[in-house]
Amino acid sequence: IYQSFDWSDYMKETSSVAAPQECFKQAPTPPVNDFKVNMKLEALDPRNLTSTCIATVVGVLGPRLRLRLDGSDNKNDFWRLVDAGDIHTIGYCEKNDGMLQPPLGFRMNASSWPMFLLKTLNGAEMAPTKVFQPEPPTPKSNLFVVGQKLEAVDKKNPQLICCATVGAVKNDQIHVTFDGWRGAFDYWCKYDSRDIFPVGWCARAGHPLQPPGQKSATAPSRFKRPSGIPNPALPEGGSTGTGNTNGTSAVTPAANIVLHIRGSCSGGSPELPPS
Ligand code: MLY
Repeated sequence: IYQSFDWSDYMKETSSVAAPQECFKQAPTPPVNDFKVNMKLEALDPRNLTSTCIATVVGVLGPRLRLRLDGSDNKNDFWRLVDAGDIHTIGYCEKNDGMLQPPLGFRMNASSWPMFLLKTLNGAEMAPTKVFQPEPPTPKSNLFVVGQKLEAVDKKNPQLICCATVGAVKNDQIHVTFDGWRGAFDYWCKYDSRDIFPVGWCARAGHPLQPPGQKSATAPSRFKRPSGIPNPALPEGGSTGTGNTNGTSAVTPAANIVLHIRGSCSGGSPELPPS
């Protein structure tokens, strides 16, 4: 029987606690998102942080923006919070004596960049200063403790924010582990990463939260919404990219598979295909 995900019940069941707000470089009250699709702004090229490029808002989800660099393809979209420190109004780069650059993988000849820039900005809807929200302060040190719960962007599916646990802490980094996904999506990040959020942030932000995966071959996660029950966090008939309409994703987590291996069999070398 389907049960919507509740952090408080889940943390009781798992005898766990939430990482406190003070750990995060996130506003306690998620910022309002007044950006609109098609607005243009300046952003650093995520593939070449020395370049400031023109980006277009191609999607909005809670306080997050789905951005596409002008002159790039639709395969390199990235996400930013409306209070990200690396997005600015058009004109910011030039005001600071910088030059707008073509994105890595600019689809035209480099010599056509000046004309492309002129044309892409001509008559464009530029995001006004007021929609850019101030960046929250950085905590003074890494305050995370192993075992604490949080909400974290799945970097392989960056439209998703998921239930996660601090798996390890080392110097200024934490290991983010995704509950019920057996390590496949885990990563290290700095404690002040903008991709990690306190428990309850998605609910406060009006952003969908992916419930824990379910480490079973057959049993579907009791938190997964059966198809037919709409996700209220998504726009009407809304799709956010690679996810599906039930607010989960197409692939289920790694199964608990029982291997029956003869005592005489070595089983082969792990992680490598048979030679
Ligand atoms: N590979 C899946 C997505 C899995 C998402 C895992 N996250 C929630 C940790 C897919 O692309 O459908």
